[in-house]
Amino acid sequence: MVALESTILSHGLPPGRNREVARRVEDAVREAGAVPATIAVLGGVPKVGLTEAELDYVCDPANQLEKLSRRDLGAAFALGRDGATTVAGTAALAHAAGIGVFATGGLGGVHRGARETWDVSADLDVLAQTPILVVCSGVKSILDMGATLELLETRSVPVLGYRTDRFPAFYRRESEFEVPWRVEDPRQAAAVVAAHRNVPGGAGVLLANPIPSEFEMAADLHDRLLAEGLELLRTRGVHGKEVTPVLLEHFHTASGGVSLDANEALVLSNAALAARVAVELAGARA
Ligand code: PSU
Ligand code: MN
Repeated sequence: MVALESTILSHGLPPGRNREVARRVEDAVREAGAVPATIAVLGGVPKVGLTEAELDYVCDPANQLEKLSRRDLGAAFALGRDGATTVAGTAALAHAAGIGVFATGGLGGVHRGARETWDVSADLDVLAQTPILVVCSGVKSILDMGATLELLETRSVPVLGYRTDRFPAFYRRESEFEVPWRVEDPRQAAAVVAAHRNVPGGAGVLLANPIPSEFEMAADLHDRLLAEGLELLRTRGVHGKEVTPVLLEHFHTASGGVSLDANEALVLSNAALAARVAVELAGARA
């Protein structure tokens, strides 16, 4: 099985497009031989695997889903709320349901300016504590990538580059940062995950898969959107969990759809890769 998050649907992609991506990403998992489970909280009930109608509901902005990190889950259950789960929230629920592989687009991380704001995504802590493989395309350059990688090292989360020596930067295939380990195929990735389970205290693993080349964003467009987005945060005084959605929306509207196509392409690629690793892991257990 492959877990999929729902925050990317409710807070990361525009209405309409989010529903298409929800369907395509599940199809990508099925085509690679695994079973998709998109995760959310509906009416206070954790849902691991959504029906078509539930996916419609999550993707409809009229329903105003909360953004649920792991810390929000208890409150959402008790108060009977609807919410989309972040990487942190999804990883916690997936693990509780016995799912060991999870695909997403970008991981949360250390925000720029975190020295003053302390804005560090709970995704990093949860990954350090939860035995699950997260397949993503690195982190967005809206974050402090160097600090994010340092924190992953401190929290003992192994980072594997998929056929790359460089940590990917979401819209761009490479950043200036190296990955500590490189794997060449799903079998090697699965072998690392299986071995890491035997390391005392070993928990999550990050597999960083660069965006498919044909969808990589041009460097100048990328740098312009980033500078504008950061300025927007400053002038509007955006804080906390609104930061990522506001920046994502700016990228999508100001790029004329280029960032949307890129986002979809990398999520589909990550879902397919996660499914292939999940199949390898299932074979290894049998
Ligand atoms: N990065 C992206 N797209 C996303 C997110 C992050 O490129 O949709 C979402 C994910 O759900 C991630 C969350 O877990 O934002 C992190 O939010 P925060 O920084 O508030 O922890
Ligand atoms: Mn935050």
